[in-house]
Amino acid sequence: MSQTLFINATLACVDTDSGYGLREDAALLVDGDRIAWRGPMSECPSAGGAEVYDCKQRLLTPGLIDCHTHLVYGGDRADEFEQRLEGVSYADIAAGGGGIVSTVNATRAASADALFDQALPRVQQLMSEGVTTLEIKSGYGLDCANEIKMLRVAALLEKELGLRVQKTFLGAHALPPEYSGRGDDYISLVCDEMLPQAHAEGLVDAVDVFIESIAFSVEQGERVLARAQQLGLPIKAHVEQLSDLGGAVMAARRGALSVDHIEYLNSDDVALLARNRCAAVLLPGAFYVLREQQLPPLQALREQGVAIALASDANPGSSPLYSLLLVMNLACTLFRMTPAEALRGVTLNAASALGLAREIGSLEAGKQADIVVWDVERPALLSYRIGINPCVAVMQAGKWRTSARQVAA
Ligand code: DI6
Ligand code: FE
Repeated sequence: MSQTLFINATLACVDTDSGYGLREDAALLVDGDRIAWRGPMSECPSAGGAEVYDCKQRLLTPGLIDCHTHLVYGGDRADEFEQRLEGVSYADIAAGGGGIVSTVNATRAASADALFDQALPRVQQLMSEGVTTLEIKSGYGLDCANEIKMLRVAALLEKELGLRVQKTFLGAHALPPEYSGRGDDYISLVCDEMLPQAHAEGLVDAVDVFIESIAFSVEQGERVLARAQQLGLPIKAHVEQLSDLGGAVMAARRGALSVDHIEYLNSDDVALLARNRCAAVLLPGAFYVLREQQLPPLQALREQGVAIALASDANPGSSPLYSLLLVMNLACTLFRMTPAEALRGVTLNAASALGLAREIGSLEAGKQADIVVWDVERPALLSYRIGINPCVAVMQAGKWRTSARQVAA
């Protein structure tokens, strides 16, 4: 089995309770697809048959994890961007039959091949910045065939591009037009047909719902999550994005992996997330694009020790954003998160939000060897600069993705 020995590295291990878990003058050994050893250069094992990669004090981090995206979809919504700039709100556009439903129409009309071709550059862009794990939601099909089509495209992206893709069923994302006024009937379709069929095809790693005035009620969302749990699937939820309906409390009580958005979550409810080990996924791209004013309850999340993850929410409406480095910068500037919190948000805490924290998200012996080499000396630079991509090499499960040896030379 092949081995790689990284020498003269600065490691942001993200293995401590807070901060970067920084180790300077360090070495790291990869054996097969695993991290086998990590420690100071003074204790570095001999290379033996391992390929030696001299980092020249460059920074290594865990592979980045985008734990919340909707990046398989048809068409675009640039027209709505223009409308919003003229003062029409996101909720008004949705109420007028645009918004998510307009992407549903474009996604239904597109073939799986066309959806794949459109998603490809979005995924490649994320990968160019060190993303090794990506979550992709369905939710623009809203019927059996089209939800399954979306999830198959997500599975194909994983196969063709070699990164890890977690597929999340989001059949309860919006009410399709043919069910107008019959929300409960649509939820029955989701529970009785769409979800079981997608699951039977092996296409569902987790189940999500959108609980909001423009989407589904807490009761409707809970029906879907309960059905998911009957099937043995992990759950998560879009909640408290535009108003506080109580969806986060419901989802956390049921043991959700994460609650996502949560700008309108009451600070008093945050303790419940902590008790239930439910991660908070913050999505500064949607906050920025929608010019949201209500900040998520960051201080309460910190005080209660909730795992705070960050993600792109990549989607054609509220977050046409395909850069985790920019997400980190936005989180610092808009939410006043620290650069260390931002890095943790796209590594270890994002792994928690996907239920994968034992497998990925930190540079620790035993974890999968997903490693990014950055041409920076200090990790704060990743959050600080805007529009520069210092990613020089990516290792995924112990294998180089780019021709790293050239870069190192
Ligand atoms: N919240 C979001 O931010 C995305 N979905 C959701 O439930 C937006 C999806 C879209 O506008 O197309
Ligand atoms: Fe979302």
